[in-house]
Amino acid sequence: QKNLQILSPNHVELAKVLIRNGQSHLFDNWPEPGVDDDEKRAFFDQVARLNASYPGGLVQYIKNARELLADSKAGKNPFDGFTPSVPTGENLTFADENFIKYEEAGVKEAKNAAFVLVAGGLGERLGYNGIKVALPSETSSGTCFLQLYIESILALQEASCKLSEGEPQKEIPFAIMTSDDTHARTLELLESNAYFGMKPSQVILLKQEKVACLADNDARLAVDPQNKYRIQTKPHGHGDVHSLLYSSGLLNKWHDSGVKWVLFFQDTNGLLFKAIPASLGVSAIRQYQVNSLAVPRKAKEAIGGIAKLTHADGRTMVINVEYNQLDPLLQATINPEGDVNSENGFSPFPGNINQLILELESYIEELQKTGGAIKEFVNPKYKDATKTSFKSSTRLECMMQDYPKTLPPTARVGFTVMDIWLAYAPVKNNPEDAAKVPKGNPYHSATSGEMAIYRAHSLILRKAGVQIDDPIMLVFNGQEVEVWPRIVWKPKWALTFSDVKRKIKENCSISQKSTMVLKGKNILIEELSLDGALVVDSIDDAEVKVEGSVQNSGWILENVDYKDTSIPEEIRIRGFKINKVEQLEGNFHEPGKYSMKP
Ligand code: UGB
Repeated sequence: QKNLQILSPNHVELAKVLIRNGQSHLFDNWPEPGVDDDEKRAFFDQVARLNASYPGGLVQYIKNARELLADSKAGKNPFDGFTPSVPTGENLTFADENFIKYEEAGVKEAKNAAFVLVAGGLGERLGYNGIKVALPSETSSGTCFLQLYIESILALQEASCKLSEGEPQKEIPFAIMTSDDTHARTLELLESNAYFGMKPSQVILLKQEKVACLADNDARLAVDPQNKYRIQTKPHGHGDVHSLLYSSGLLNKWHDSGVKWVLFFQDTNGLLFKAIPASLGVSAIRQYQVNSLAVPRKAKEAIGGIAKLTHADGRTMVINVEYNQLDPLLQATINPEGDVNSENGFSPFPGNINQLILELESYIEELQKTGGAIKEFVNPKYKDATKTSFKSSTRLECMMQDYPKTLPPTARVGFTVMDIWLAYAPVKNNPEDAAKVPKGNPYHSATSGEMAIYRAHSLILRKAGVQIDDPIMLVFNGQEVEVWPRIVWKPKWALTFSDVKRKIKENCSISQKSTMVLKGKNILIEELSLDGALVVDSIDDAEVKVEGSVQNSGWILENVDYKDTSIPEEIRIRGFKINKVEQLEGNFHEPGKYSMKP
């Protein structure tokens, strides 16, 4: 009470809210006015931030927490009454007629898209010291994830606007959700690299706030163990992206500027943009309000499963069931064995890769109802079976893929299944854990993420008729991987299968030991026989034709150990480094037509 006199009217109001909502313990042991007054005011600044950043404020947070904690204590299953079944979606096969049709439609539609990257997570499973978007997606060109994403968006923008010449040119907006853990380093990465060619005004950073931790089943907020004038906080999860987009006013701004689609994606999937044109095409042609990208999933793999849930009362929804919940749900309902592979070697439930395409108009309508709030969950670790106290404080969490949970049954919710090799190769696991992944399941490591990029490019070229040698198997950091020729190209060289076919002719061949790095836009490859390393770098106004037989010692992969700290972390987590012994290199930095022959 006495301390109220040192507070501003806003802070006094917040103090009353806390006390009315069962939080008076926060002020236990506060000394008389005159002692630590600045710290007390700082406490209320933090409370104000926590209050402002949650839809409905702290009162709503405490209310939600009490309900969810009571359900958890009672052992209530969030899927009570629901029976899962395998949903039907759009299954795409790379390079067939259907796929090409969707890719064309997607590129056309891309000028009406906005992209949102959720990059607030620290990546505890990976254990990398930097931010994940700064990691090289592959080390042949050294392109980091953020650069790859920005260059992909810019290439899409250019290709899409070109298809609608005569109409006003558009810029595709790119929002990045950061957190206190990643914000400063993300901004620094952008600024020190001139935003990788994007206009700084095109990039919007939205920082998510953490949420208050909960000390007990009554949702008493936890005092920070380090500082009695702070509430302990933890991340709320990627679901925050919806309330941030809504409360920042961005969605309405995008809507007014003609944006129709919002595409969400995660921080470390180097293949993602191979799948974007076709899946956006699916959204546009099928008029999906929600379209989730999925890949065939191995049973028990740590990616969510997309399931159709039918309630006893007739309600149905197609939704992600998170990986830790799918197995128990199946055991309790349709299969006592839980999540097991079918005859084809995959779980019948497609794997959610958390790439969502939302139709903006219906998305805004929905968020106006919910204020951007997403169905949350709580995962307390109880001390014992009485479930009366926690081992450590907990908090509410939410996931961006739970957005459809509040939608009416009439909503057009679909999903698109793509080949794994084309669409999904995240970097999530540290080398030690990756090496322990059961044989046949994906490693999801820096090693497998890089190798998947080479494999995808090799397979795409094979489909285009190029003769590509089979891969060899090698072991890096205890993980056995397929090593294909190291082929990489800039997104502006090719975004779609049709682009690839236009730029490389069938009469080419590439041997397994080869590396091919294409850094320019107008590079035409004809009658190339490559056995070694080839690097072509050119400006957009230079047209380069590459042909003939290239043979040199090339670039060699050399094993390194992830424990060898003399090697930079971003390299040693892959288990190999590239020794650039010899290459044929062409640099074309003046406009003109060039022929590159060895
Ligand atoms: N992220 C944030 O931006 N803020 C946060 O508070 C937390 C994370 P993880 P997760 O595709 O492989 C998801 O940790 O959550 C960002 C899906 O839930 O990499 O274990 C973070 O920066 C799951 O269904 O993954 O699992 C990153 O970009 C499955 O699809 C993203 O959120 C799985 O991803 C994901 O965070 C997958």
